[in-house]
Amino acid sequence: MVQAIPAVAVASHGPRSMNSNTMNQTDRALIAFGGNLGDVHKTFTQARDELNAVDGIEILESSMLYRTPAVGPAGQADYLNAVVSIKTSLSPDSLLKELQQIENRHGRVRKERWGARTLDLDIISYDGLHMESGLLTIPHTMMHERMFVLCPLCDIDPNWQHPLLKVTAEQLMNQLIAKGEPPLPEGEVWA
Ligand code: A4P
Ligand code: MG
Repeated sequence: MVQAIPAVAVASHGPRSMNSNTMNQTDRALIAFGGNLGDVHKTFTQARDELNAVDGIEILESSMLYRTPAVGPAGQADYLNAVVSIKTSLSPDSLLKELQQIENRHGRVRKERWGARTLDLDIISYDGLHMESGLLTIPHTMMHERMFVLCPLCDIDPNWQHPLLKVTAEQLMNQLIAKGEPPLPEGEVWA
């Protein structure tokens, strides 16, 4: 069974919590890439380079690239999905701003919830942090129910542990499979 995450007030108790503007020493974060409009493979590769070029961000590892059926409004093209791990000295808020600038440079238009997009960059996790603010929820709210996040995450770190659910990425993925969700077809190396 996939667990529901209890609603917890802003960066409160339990796992590591911090003010989202706090400047940090170097932390490890996981960023999910998604897109289904345009030449998404090319967009991903450019966006990864742009991310690596930001002061205070260094790309560590990249998952394979996965072609995934769209979750959300019907009639959308399949997505390409991937996850990268980064080392960063940026606060979560500053990291989000950088991600949104990269999304915007690649023609991201926000029309409908879960609608088609050229590029979506979500912060899946940031060190062991749990936070909820008006702008940011970390870990990303839906990540534990999304095969298109868990499968690429398992390429990088199957033992990554969800700070609230206390379950690893691999266990979360196996829970989805046990519920009947098909595993993703094999990914393509992201050079
Ligand atoms: N926000 C809050 N927490 C975060 C976070 N951890 N990382 C806020 C990034 N942003 C976060 O995001 C809306 C607002 O969420 C931001 O302004 C930020 O302050 P958005 O990127 O404009 O909108 P969105 O991506 O549509 O929202 P959301 O809820 O992140 O959507 P999802 O969950 O990413 O779903 N199907 C397939 N196969 N593959 C996909 O990648 N993606 C989606 C989008 C739907 N269906 C998909 C895929
Ligand atoms: Mg997003």
